[in-house]
Amino acid sequence: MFGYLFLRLKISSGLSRQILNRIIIRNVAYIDTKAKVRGLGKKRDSEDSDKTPESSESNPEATEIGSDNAGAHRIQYTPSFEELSKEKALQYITEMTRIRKLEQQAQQVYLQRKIRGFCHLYIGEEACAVGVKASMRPDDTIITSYRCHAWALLMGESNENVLGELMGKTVGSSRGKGGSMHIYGKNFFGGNGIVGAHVPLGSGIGLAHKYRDKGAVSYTIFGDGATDQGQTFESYNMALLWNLPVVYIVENNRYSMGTAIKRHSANTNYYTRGDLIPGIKVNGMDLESVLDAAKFASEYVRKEKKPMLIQLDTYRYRGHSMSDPGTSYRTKEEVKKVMDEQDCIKNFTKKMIDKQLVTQEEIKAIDDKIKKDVKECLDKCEKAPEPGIDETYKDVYLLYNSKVRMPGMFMLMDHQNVSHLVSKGASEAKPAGAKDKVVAKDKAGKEEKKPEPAKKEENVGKEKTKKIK
Ligand SMILES: Cc1ncc(C[n+]2csc(CCOP(=O)(O)OP(=O)(O)O)c2C)c(N)n1
Ligand SMILES: [Mg+2]
Repeated sequence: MFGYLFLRLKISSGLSRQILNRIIIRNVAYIDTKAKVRGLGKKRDSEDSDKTPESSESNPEATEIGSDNAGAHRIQYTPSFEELSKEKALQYITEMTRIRKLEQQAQQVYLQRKIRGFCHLYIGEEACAVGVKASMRPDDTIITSYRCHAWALLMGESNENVLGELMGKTVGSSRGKGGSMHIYGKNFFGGNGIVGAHVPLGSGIGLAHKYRDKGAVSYTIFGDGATDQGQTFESYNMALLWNLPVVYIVENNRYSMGTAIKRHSANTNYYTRGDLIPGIKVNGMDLESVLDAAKFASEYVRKEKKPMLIQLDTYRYRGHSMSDPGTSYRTKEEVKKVMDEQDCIKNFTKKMIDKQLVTQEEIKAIDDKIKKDVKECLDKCEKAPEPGIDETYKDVYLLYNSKVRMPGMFMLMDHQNVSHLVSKGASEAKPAGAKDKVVAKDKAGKEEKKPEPAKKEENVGKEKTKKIK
């Protein structure tokens, strides 16, 4: 830094370019020697090259997912794959296919610019969500990152709730006001945009479950990118200290945006990083492995009343989000290899057909039905209105005298709750800008008392001061 400033000064004082170049070379050599002395820039044994995230090179480790690489930390774990019933096999195929086809539709709609802003697709990772959900009981909860569409669908949100939310329509889970990353539902705490920030929330939900003492578990799901954050380690620590019923699930899809795991994690054995918390690692592209691991963790947490960690090794086929082609930091061949060899839907379906548990005709019927459902869903979402601008200040829970203060303006708006309209479908939703006749309701569904007319900001301030006095 000082060397650089020195050089700038010399440039302005007219030092010749030749001398300058010499100094630059000497400075670079000096920095390099220092780095070597400190061990900086030294490759770890396992690191295959000093790639930059921008370089498009294959990451051999990324395609090793299918190899038998299960692991256990501070616990004995031998998978005991249960024989699946025909009914369950068909259910799982249906769930995975529904997630994939709806997201493929979302991708198309996005390219038509009917979805704006962020959109992180889960395509390729479906076995993780479906396998984990199978281990859940009705009171259990889920909190996850922005890659949330699959989880929302499995937690009971309809196709329109999800696609409508992405399209910013009132049929969406958050009436189109949240978008792709902010979908919520019963026992589903989102959809969270800040990497790692929801991990402590997941522990907090676990604390609530402990208080309520109904045996419910908080499933807290996050990407490999969130595992290196301080708040994740703090969450682990508190969960173990307070014996919280939390299953922490790392969806290790090998990249945090464009950064391969070996470039951001000194230890990529995420299942071992809860220290005294037991952990297991399984192939997240294999539905049966996920089913077994999730069942095992769910039983452990309920029985021992302690947290547990699961690492699911998986892969996303699309870019980090729709604005990332997904091939600038990994090769097309790498993606293709995983799609050809590891695909969770293709492999599970083939296995079930080979076992003669399901038939080709049943699979085709599922496919056709889902295609039809997704098409109908798209029609409904296209026809549904956007929320009016008047809805901007509704369902905002920062209250002062039943008023919501508009940021930066000397004006208070009436607080209203319109969230009860969610899921009612397009017919009940109003077109953009239409005058809102929605009656505010409290949590019990009773009409809220009509709020006082808005007071001027300066009076509100004085009133507040008086009260404090
Ligand atoms: C605190 C914070 N830092 C950076 C970002 C930008 N960002 C968004 S997603 C992402 C990568 C996270 O990767 P990972 O946790 O592995 O999840 P994945 O996208 O692979 O599912 C980053 C760095 C953010 N949203 N929040
Ligand atoms: Mg990741």
